[in-house]
Amino acid sequence: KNICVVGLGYIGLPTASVLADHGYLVHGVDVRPDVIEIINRGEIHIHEPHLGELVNKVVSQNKLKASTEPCEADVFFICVPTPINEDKTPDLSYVEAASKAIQPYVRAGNIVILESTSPPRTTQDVVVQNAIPEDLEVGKDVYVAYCPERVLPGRILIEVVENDRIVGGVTTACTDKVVEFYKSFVTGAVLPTDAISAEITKLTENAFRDVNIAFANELSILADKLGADVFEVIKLANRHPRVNILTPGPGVGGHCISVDPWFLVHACTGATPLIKTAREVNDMKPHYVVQQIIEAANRFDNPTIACLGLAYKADVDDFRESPSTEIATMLTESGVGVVLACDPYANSNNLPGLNLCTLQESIQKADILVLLTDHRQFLELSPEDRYGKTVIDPRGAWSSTKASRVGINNAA
Ligand code: SAJ
Repeated sequence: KNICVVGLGYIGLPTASVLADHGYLVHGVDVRPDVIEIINRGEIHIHEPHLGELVNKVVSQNKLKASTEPCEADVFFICVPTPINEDKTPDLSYVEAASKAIQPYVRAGNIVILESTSPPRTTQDVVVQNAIPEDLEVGKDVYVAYCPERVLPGRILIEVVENDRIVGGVTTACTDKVVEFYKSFVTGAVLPTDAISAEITKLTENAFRDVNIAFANELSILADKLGADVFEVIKLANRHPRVNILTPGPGVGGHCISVDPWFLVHACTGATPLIKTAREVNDMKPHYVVQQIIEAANRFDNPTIACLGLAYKADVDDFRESPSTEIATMLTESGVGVVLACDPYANSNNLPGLNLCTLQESIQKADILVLLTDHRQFLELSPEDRYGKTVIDPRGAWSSTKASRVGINNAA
């Protein structure tokens, strides 16, 4: 079988290379010529464990080839971004453009799969409308399904194969065909359903996590105001057999959990006050952390503040919607002191406007050390490195109560 994967980012590229490694001939498509060139050299443009080796292997075996144009294939994957607009409404322009781009190549017998996280009805209203030629009948001539990606950045290559998958066909014939196809490379269960249930299920998973993190973040503010250690409280509460609170942090980032719940909120006006409030609580948390830092800074005369970690979570190179970056930027703009920013994955191209420096320089110069993203390098620091400095640690990663790791363990 020939496969065409449109969108070679965090989902499309791992999916394309895993399929190629399972014997399929894969044609990857991306609008960025620089990305195409990098992949065709057998290299990658993102950071994800083991992905570089796999891409190198399948490109050198001629099983994966990238191009800016789609081609004819048996199976088409759409793995493009679905961001939100300024007003938090979904921006489906990439799904629409990808659907239109494959339409001239879709033939009878083909499968078209949408993997991008999308609002309810996108598979029918955007993909079927734009990707399927008028003379082909869905469920009879061509098969269309929504199969949400569920992989955790940092574990993508494992989860793309091992996670249970949901296949929501536009008709039951579509579901059956696409289930059979996923079973050829997925070891987890492949669960059949309809398109709208699959769309809502994906959004529900991320909204569930967002609401639970918001609960932890709300608790952290309450505890801070009352002078208690939130990590101690969570550690103790989690010893109840039916309580499992996640970990507070500087806020919620990444392009999934901080975005997807809005798709549910906008799908049904007024029906989701809890999901909407959770989003607002998590979006407010970086501002609260900035206030905490400014209060600490005001006890010094022109202090040096080092922000450790800018990525949205530990050990990834993704700065999209990162509360850590937001905090470092707000502090820099506040003029509260000299603000240094340190992240092993940062450079001035992906993070303009910040005073980037090494970990060693941060430790040497800082009066106030703020641990924003718990990258491995920062957890390995010894307590002596922090000695004599004011420490602000919203994730509790350096906290001696250790409860801070509970949520992260849940994540992995
Ligand atoms: N976070 C906390 N406290 C926690 C757990 C996470 O503050 O206890 C923060 C993280 O620091 C980060 C954000 O939440 O800023 C999101 O991180 P995450 O690890 O929870 O999730 P993502 O965005 O990396 O990946 C999620 C996953 N969804 C779920 O776990 C339900 C993943 O399986 C999805 O495939 C992915 O979204 C996606 O693409 O939708």
